[in-house]
Amino acid sequence: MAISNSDVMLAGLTREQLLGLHATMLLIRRFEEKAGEEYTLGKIGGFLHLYVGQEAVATGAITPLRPDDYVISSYREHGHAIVKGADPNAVMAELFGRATGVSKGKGGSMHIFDDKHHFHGGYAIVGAQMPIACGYGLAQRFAGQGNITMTFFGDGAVDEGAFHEAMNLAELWSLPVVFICENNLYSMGNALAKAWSVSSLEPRAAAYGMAYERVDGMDVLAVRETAQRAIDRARRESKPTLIEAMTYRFRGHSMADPAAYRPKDEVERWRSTRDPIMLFEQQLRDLGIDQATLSAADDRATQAAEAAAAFADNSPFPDLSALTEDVMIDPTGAIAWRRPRK
Ligand SMILES: Cc1ncc(C[n+]2csc(CCOP(=O)(O)OP(=O)(O)O)c2C)c(N)n1
Ligand SMILES: [Mg+2]
Repeated sequence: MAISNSDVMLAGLTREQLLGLHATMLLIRRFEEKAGEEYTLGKIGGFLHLYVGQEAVATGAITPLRPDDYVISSYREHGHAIVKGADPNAVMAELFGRATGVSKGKGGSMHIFDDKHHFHGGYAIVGAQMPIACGYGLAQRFAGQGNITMTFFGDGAVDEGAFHEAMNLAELWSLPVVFICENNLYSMGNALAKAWSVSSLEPRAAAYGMAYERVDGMDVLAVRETAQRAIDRARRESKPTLIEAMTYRFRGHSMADPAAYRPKDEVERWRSTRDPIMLFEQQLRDLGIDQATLSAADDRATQAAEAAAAFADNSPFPDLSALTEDVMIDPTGAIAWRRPRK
């Protein structure tokens, strides 16, 4: 259906599109809160890194992508997977370690993978996803289908050699990759000011001659516009971009972290004045969208999160026979180094 100018309400988006962004951020928020609850109840094992507070980044950056574009992320990736199209039921089931999970219950929170929606992980090794994104970008450049790769990582990943190798190769080889650093000011308990000798990523992008933009990661529309420019650059010119989205996680690093290293008033200030959902709802109210519409969207998100947890809880654990399925083996014995030494 053609969109006329009169349909557009804000930032080139229709009412329906704006409400879609709102619903997506709410779904991530309620999903993550529910996952946190289930973790405390002992339903989820291993690590669990929640995305609460950062929802505007995944929502703003991934919604303008095409279905055939790829997204690769870190271990704080449930939100990215859901925005890219993964079924929240199957993501929750993965957290519960159930056979109906996106990774058949064998990956868990840090290894969400959904090939159908081109969401390719879920990496627990800090920075690992960036050189991999370059590999995808190289393949895409050669294949010439016009699809691109977007990769998300934290401020802590920037200090890994992998970041520098990836930045250099992406620019050198003109790869259609959008790098998005979610700068939430902490890597585990380490404050940014104690880790970086510079206060932004701009000089690091400049070191590799790469286009750079900094954006308010709590402003979903700003993220969307910034991401759109980078996506266009990747698709039309096969050029990478480094985006630094300034954001904040409202919870600890993982469920195991009481986050005692952050001043309470700092956390409170971000929560009460910079919550991305709260800020966007204010923008929507200013456009004349009523509170009842916003509250109904919140109720739907809560119901979806509860339904996902119920689906996960009612799903079976993987069968023991699944243990050796999808595992890389060497049936021919051709790879000599895999053989045990005599
Ligand atoms: C190569 C490597 N080193 C260390 C770790 C342990 N580790 C896990 S998360 C993390 C902090 C990363 O912080 P950041 O990149 O800012 O992401 P955030 O958790 O803030 O989203 C560290 C050091 C790891 N998983 N991999
Ligand atoms: Mg961080």
